[in-house]
Amino acid sequence: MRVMVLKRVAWPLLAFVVFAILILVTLAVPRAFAQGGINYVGHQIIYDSINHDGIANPGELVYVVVTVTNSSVVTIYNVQGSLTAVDYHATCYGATDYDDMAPGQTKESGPSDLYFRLSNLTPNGRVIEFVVDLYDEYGTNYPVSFNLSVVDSVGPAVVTSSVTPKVTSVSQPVTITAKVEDGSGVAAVTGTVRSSDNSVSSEFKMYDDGAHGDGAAGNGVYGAIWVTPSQPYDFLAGFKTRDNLGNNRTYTDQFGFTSRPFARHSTILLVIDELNEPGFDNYYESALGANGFAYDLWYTFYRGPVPSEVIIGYLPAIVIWAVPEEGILNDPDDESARTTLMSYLDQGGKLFVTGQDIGYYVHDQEFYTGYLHAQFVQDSVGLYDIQGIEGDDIGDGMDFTIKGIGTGADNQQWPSEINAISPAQRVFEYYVPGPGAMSVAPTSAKPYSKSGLLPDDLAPVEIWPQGVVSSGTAAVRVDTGTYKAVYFAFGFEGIDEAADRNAVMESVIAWLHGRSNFEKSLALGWNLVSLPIIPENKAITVVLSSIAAKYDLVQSYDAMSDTWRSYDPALPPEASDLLTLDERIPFWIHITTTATLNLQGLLPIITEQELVAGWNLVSYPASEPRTIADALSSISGKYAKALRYEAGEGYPWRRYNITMPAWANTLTQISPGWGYWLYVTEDCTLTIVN
Ligand SMILES: [Ca+2]
Ligand SMILES: [Ca+2]
Ligand SMILES: [Ca+2]
Repeated sequence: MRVMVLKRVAWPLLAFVVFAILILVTLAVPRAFAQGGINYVGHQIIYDSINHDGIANPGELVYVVVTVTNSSVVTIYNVQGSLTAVDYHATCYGATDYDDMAPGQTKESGPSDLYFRLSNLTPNGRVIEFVVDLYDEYGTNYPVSFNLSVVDSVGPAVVTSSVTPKVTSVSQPVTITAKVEDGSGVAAVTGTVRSSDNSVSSEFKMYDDGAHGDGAAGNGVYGAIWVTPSQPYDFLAGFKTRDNLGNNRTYTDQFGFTSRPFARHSTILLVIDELNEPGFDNYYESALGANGFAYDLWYTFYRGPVPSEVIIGYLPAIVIWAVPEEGILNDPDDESARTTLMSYLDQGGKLFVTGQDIGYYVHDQEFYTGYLHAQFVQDSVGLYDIQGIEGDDIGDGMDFTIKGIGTGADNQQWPSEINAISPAQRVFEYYVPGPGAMSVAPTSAKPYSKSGLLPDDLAPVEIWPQGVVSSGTAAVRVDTGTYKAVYFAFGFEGIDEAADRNAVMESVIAWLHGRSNFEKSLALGWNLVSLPIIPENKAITVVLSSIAAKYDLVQSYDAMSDTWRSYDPALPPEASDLLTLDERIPFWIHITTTATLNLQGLLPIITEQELVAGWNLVSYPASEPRTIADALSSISGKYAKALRYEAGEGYPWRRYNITMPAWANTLTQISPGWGYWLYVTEDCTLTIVN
């Protein structure tokens, strides 16, 4: 047969066939030599998630670097593969690429290439065989294997935990549960509860006996019934666990719950929407307090989602919603808060939203583009100095940093760049302060996924900071005619200086709610006055600076302590005990030269004044006059008489007495600018809503 073939083919073709065979043989040689040519050299654990001891423990996420060598005599091209293990206690992730390996070359896998998660139930001493299943560009398989011994030196894992109910009241039982796992068996589980102010601290044994709210006996879910103290607190719960080998583990501050009541007392609702950790409220509370604003705090870490009726209850005034990192508002899978806020805005709400990761998570949602009128540009701009847009009602003249060693939260790793969508206006922008102070890369990248599978320091970087790429906008405001909203694409809590936080908060609230100029003519002699605005500086000399040298005595009466306090400008300050004035302090002032008091400040929203049975000196911090019944509706049935002193009138006292017929009362309206004597029949709280 072979001879016949040779006879039938032409010589050139035969030459080609011989040549082709030679080529194939040549190509086959390295393949033949390369078989088994990649060998394991060693492996090293470079990260283990629980105790960082370089040993693989149950429950750990472990990163390994695997070193291999090409022991063949030819280059092996495009060597890559993934990590596998047959043992069900190990779940493997990742792939590595050794690329081309020259003969004798040794290479390490990348530091974040190969990793695995060990189950919490991995037995002590378990030896697991891992295989890096490598292939070259021809599909030749070079499995490289190594053994790893798991050591149980960690206490039991708390897999999930809960409290029911999350919002309760004083002296009430709550059920705390924890699902606990350990391959060496669970010896003990202890619950820990502390109050947020650390005045309460409690530890208690938890049971898996089916009798402590723990579901079935022996199912790994431990429970305890804990009774809240007789005083209301916000609480943080944690756990301590021990396994049968004596290994211990502590879980602190796993979740919050509360026995504090929530009720509306003011027109500002402050929502601190951070589900992972407590501690961001004070940046907001102190800035509001410094500006004289009362507010009601809802912290989602302790109280969970804000019911929609609570949010809608803050019409027509202000909701401040802060999302330091992860909250309900920026949960892409939970529309509830965004839906409620859109409804709140549609009904005329005034909203201040701030957070570095709102855009990152929900920038494609209607709430973001259609209501905040913001376009997301980039997650992390890599710039931390911010300045106000010149001429802007909120931002003009402001300049601050959101990173540093001041008193801010120092948590701004991903301040975002945005653009304003019409009719929104730019409020703040990022800027590079100057040569030598260029943008600084964040020290860690955002977790790869919400599951936190990759530790921060090993996660691939999604977006490196690159400086401004579009308008450089850091904050926008929008006034649609129906509602007003202010959105910061960074966290207000990160503003580094308290004075800057106070000024920014003041400016935002002033834009949302209004600022006003107060003017009042004062007659010679005694005048009884109250301020219908919140002075920006409460020092009495500043409040009265427009009439400086035209008065010689100021006095105020506090019924609660039954004391008069006074200020005499002729004496050194330490001789006076009335050194501040604000919208809650009505005062008598003795005028020596006719004068007009002139003062600018924020409009009050809701002002509460504590009254004691009998005569009280009260102020009326509102913009419009109201009938006595309207103005005093919060203490209806508890007031009997009111007096106003109109300086300069022939008969200056105007009187109201509830027992008199209407025609006999000379005081029928409560008007701004005056102070009032008010007689109440019992202790009560006078609430003036502006
Ligand atoms: Ca370890
Ligand atoms: Ca253990
Ligand atoms: Ca159980």
